[in-house]
Amino acid sequence: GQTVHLEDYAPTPYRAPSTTLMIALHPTRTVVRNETAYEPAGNVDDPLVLEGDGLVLVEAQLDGMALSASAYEATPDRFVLKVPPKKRFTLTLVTIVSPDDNTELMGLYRSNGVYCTQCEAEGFRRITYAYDRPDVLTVYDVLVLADDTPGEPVLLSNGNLIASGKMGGRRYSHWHDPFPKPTYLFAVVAGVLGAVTDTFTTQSGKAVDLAIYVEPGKEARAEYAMDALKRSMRWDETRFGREYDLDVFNIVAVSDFNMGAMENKGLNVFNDRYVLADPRLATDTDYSGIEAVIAHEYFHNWTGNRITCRDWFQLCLKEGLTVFRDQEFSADMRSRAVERIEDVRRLRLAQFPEDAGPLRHPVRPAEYAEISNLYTTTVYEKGAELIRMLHTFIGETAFRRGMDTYFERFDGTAATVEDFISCFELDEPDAFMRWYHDAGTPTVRVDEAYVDGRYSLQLTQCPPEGGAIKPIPVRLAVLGQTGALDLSGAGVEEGSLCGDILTLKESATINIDGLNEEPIASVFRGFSAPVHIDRPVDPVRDMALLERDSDPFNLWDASQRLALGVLVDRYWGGSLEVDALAESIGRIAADPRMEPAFRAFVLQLPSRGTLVEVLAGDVDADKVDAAHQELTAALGAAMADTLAKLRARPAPTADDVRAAAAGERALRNAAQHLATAGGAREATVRQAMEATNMTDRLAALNALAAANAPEADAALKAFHDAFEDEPLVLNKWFSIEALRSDGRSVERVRELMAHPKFSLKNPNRVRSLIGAFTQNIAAFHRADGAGYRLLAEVATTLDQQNPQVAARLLTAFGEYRRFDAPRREAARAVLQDVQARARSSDVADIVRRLLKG
Ligand code: DPP
Ligand code: ZN
Repeated sequence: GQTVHLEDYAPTPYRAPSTTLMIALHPTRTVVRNETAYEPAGNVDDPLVLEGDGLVLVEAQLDGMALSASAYEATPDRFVLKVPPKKRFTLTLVTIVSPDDNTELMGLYRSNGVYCTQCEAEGFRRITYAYDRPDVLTVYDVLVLADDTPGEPVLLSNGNLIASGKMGGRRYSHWHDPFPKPTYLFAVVAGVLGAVTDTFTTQSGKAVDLAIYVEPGKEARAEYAMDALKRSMRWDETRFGREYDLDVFNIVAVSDFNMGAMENKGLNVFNDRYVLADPRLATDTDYSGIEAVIAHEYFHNWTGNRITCRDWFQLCLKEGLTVFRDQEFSADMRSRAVERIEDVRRLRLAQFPEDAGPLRHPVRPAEYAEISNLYTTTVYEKGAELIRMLHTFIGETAFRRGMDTYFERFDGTAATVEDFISCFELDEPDAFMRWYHDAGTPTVRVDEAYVDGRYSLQLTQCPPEGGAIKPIPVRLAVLGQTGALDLSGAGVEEGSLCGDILTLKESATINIDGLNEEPIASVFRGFSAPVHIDRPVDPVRDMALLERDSDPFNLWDASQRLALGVLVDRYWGGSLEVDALAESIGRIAADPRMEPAFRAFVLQLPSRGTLVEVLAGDVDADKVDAAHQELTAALGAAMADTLAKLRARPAPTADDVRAAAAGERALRNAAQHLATAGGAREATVRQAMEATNMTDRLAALNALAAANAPEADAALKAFHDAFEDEPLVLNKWFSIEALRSDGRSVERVRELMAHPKFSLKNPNRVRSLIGAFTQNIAAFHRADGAGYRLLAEVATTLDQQNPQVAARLLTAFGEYRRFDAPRREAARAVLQDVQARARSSDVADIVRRLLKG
């Protein structure tokens, strides 16, 4: 595609106030009749230029009269009405599309026999010609028609149901959505589906009919999602004053879906992995994921749908904000401390590398070549961090006030990031906007000095290459032996301190006099800004922080730094003992005053990916893998007694999926993971074979596979045989196999691609095997390039069918420059080959950016 620039934004010359779509469904010849009213909004001499993608036009009418061939131009990609009337007119366009030939899963397609649509970002143009852009808002009437096949198919679209029934051997339903919306929020679903239903009464007393549609027979597995939906609806009322606005809210789960889920107005379509759950088949992580994604899509009803984006450069306006909202929801539903650790771990593992590599881009980019490649962790997760910083700067009360202003001022419009920021009482909004313009992660240097009773803490900001100085909120405390020092009398130079928030620009210093012992700073509490913290390595200080700090995030972070220090030492062949580390983390893990889920985190070593991140360059992936395996085993042995006690804690009941039970399982299983690596495998094998709860069963299986235990093969086979008819569980099995690190992973993944149940057609399956494989550091980054070639082959084949998924897989190459010369060169050669064979703009765009520079 062509590069699109933010500065070129211009509104359309015509508005499209209303549309009536009649969709007569057929597997290969679906007829779409699109009757849209247009009216001039700008220069009436401009032609009407509508987008299409692979469309076949069979009829065109203007105000009910057939258009003469010379009046328009129609290609698969475009419809042009050369001289539109100078006043409101109706254009009727009939196109034919083939859902069964749609392997891209954009537009109208079938998944397991169910018709469904995905229109964000530019899928609507694969259904009919339109102004397929978010700033054109239209009221939709949709008539869905289908053959009256047995099994009572449901026919769904956005908004409220006006009528439905049978007519001339066909079924129909008529939907009206009173809220003007852009094309990307349009949806249709039709098929034989089971449902769970419920009602929700909003705060003003309005009853809303809720339904979640799933494959018939799986209704019971949607109960948790329904519960999460009702809690989301209540939470948005209490925390943000946002009430639901239609008479119905429908969710449909489909098994072939490129994304996690989609927030179509009143008709969310979900990847079934974020709906279906049963404790026998889904893990605690699956449950919290379902809760978060149900909430996320529901919250879009206000942040995304009622107020949408002016253009796709503003994607973070809805995504960053909605991720922030779903993170807050999960924090309120579960544990704030645990949620924060999880969110930051994800940010550091995925977003920080993206921001440091060839795919880096600002949260609000100024240009893009392919919009589907902009649904990134930077737009989503870093976007959420920017909202969180805004919240930290002004506080909850002022934040809520600003949100109220935003909803009041911009409801029913397509807005920009500037519009949003203008609603908040920020001291320097322009300075804050730099966070949206700059790519890259800032670094903050932290220095401390203590001389003759005077302590000084100095913070210095180093912007990323090409970036500007930005306001950074540093939540901090200075900790003495017996608690935090009172900072109200501290001397502050340059930065400003308000409560426990220091606003940092270039640099800031805090001085405290008259002390009789040296304190320690706890900085960036709760990870108050998405920055790298550059502080002299000092295990003694980190041990002291572990004793003194009351901020759970910083406690965890200190424990991770200690472990990372030992891991790095192992990588370089050093001989640091693990005893001190084992003692420190063992103490927290055994501390009954801490919540179990937090203690579980402390028992997890920094990942191999984290080690790759901290090594400056020329990384040897084999050494990363070996260091990690060795340290895990050594800790498991050194901590044997503590771990045995933790494993002996009473187990929660197998069907209890509440957060407390999940935390308890997390702690026991984290202890088991280390213990298994340390050689204590007997109970793990039993759990892998016998556990009736999926979290427990999978954790045991993972522990055996990660430790390369001799029992792993048999346990994996038993698991496969027990669950091969449960697609979402079989995906877990594919992932564990793909992540095994025993020197023959590439070969194993090739064998698994020939497994009768492997298919490139199902995105979840592809991600479970190939996506997981790219996380297998030693295998994917194999020195001879075999891992790179495997991914390239899959991506090149997939590019013919589903370019979005192919391009997403290739982002795994984002870090190839961190590795040593043989790997870098192998990766480069493979990427050049992929580039030569790229078919889609999605793949071409990613590979071009990966190779640049
Ligand atoms: N459906 C995706 C999401 O909710 C894209 N909007 O983030
Ligand atoms: Zn979203």
